[in-house]
Amino acid sequence: MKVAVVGATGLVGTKMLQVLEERNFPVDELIPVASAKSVGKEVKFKGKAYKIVSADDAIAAKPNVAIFSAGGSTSLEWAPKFAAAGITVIDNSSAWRMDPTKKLVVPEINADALTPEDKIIANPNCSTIQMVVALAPLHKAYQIKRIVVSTYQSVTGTGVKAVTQLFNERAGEEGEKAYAYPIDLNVIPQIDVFLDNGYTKEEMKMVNETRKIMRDDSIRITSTTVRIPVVGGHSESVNVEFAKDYALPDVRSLLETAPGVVVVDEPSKAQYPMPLNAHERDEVFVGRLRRDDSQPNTLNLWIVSDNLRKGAATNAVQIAEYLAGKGWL
Ligand code: 11C
Repeated sequence: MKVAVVGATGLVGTKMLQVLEERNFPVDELIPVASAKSVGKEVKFKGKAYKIVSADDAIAAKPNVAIFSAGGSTSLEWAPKFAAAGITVIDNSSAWRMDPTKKLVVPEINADALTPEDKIIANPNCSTIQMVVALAPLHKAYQIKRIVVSTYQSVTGTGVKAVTQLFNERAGEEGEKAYAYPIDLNVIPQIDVFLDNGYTKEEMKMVNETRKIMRDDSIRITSTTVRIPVVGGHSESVNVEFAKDYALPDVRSLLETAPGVVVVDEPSKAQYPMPLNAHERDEVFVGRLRRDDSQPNTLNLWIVSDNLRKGAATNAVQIAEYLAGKGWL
């Protein structure tokens, strides 16, 4: 198969190449695409060097699928051009996620929504993906009424400039800044821009995308998203109220058998999910399972995942795998 990766030099694009290789996606020819300043440079894939090309040249090469991670404006401009040429686009930006004509897909949950006619498919936001992978099986069993989530997000979610800022600060060096404030030895309760309702865009992504993926607009969700000086993955403290009561052992076994979920929850041995352990793993790690005694039918849990993998590259490649398995690419 011919596979284009648009935004091949960014943090997520680089991870896409790594994940495509690791999962042995049947790539016969890679078409890496990046901005004009990178065209002509090379990326390595399966031990072979591939020249970066422009988006126009990529369309002319007629890939079976193009995985985009180049930002919303690039996706808005180019995804329709790829799609018009018959190329299936899996887009990691927020550009198409809430478009009612586009599917927003986490394969473990709603791959069944896809059809051969879907030519632009949206990959959700990282903090949303890891939460819904853990909560969807619980929603099925007990019907979620309300979610209260606070996040602790890795600087890798911002991009390479933020990783550089963190390590420069740690080394006491000057350099470019991705954030308006120091991130080392700090916590920044703002991810993305503020909206008129006082929430950030990241917070509202968690609200709106979760409802769309779970196909249930009745779920009430409130979110606080926070940047912390960590690189391995995003963590989330989640309080979830169900319509039905649950037994904790049943919740545990539902999560233990849920696709893509690993339960790490042995308080007596101080075992719980941490980004240090989730880093470079594809699963969503869940722990600190406990009843919220302050109100009925309510559960607390802690969810950690590598935001560049399941939160971005792995989820996109899983969508491509699903489409390839159906013979739709
Ligand atoms: C962050 N979640 O951690 C963001 C990055 O809509 O795909 C991904 C933004 C998105 O900053």
